[in-house]
Amino acid sequence: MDIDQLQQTLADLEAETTAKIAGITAIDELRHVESQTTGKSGTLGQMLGTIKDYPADQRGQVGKILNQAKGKLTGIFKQAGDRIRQAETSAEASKASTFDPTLPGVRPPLGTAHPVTLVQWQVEDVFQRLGFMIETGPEMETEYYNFEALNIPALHPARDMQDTFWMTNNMLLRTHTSPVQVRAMERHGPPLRVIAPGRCFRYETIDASHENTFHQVEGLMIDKNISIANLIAMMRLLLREVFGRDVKARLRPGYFPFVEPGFELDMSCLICDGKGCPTCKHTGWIEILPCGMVHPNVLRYGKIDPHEYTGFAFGLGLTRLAMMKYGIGDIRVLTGGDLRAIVPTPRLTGPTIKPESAGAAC
Ligand code: FA5
Repeated sequence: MDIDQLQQTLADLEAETTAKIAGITAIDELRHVESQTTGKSGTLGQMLGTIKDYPADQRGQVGKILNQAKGKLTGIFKQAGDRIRQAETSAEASKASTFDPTLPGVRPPLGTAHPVTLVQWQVEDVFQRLGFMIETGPEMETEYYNFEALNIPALHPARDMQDTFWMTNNMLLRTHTSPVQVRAMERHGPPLRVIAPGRCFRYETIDASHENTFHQVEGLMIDKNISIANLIAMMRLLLREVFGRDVKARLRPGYFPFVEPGFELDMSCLICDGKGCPTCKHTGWIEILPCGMVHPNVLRYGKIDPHEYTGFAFGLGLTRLAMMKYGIGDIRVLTGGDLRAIVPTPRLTGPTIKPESAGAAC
């Protein structure tokens, strides 16, 4: 191309480039266009490579024209870069001016300990203050501790009341925390004050108040002259401490081969305020705290002389206690991994517990 054509081509390139970069708002995009224009293999870069093709007497002039064009284009790109960077800075500044550091942050939803754990801690606290120690026992138990040592020999019909899961090694998943009674007697001897919270398992039909896996707290107090009066006083105290007031409860005869006499302690259902609902099987009462005086045979299994010592025992239904305390009407909410159980919401909260609904405790 002759010199006139070259000058025209360069003027066109300058106009095209100016138009092309006018709408660019990102530095990366600008750099890309710049390399396509003034870069080594860009349009102008390639034109610089043609200087040697011109006659010797024109090369100086062509070189000068091309270098002038390169200078102009470089200036155009620099101006555009400055414009883009300035726009970015003022966008950030205006963002910063809308940020109010005094506003409280966004609070992520926080869980809590599981309701059963919370009530367990509370029960442990009450009994520790009364001088009870906390024991644990194995969840996989022997038939001996789960039944035999609790005065429930093989073929005793009471075994049918607590069907369970049997292991291939002839052990079973304990049906209650009562096996810890004899284990504790063997380990510590009398006098004895012990509670044993833990998981229990039953081969059970599941409904609003029954699960195949649930928690109990066993309680055992053995000393000289322990009577039913001590048992009732302790049960009253426990319920008052957990609920922060007297709750309506009733004591009725109950049969367990390991206590004599035996009682069922029911509390008025707090889900329906005693009116009747699926949780309490429409009776208005919920079985929560069976108890009784330790049977002499059980004391003997624990190597304690029943002529010298007496004692009481109870088996608190901890999962049901948590349901009553937190107004959770269905046990499956607590055991099914439902996150609403650990982030209390109004839907899970039962009827407000009115002080006037408090009646005579047991
Ligand atoms: C017993 O398990 C006796 N070991 C309790 C006991 C201990 C009596 C010491 C006397 C002396 P029972 O099967 O009733 O008893 O269970 C005790 C409590 O555990 C019940 O009142 C109930 O609150 C709870 N419970 C029993 N089965 C289930 C279940 N499937 N799901 C949830 N809670 C249950």
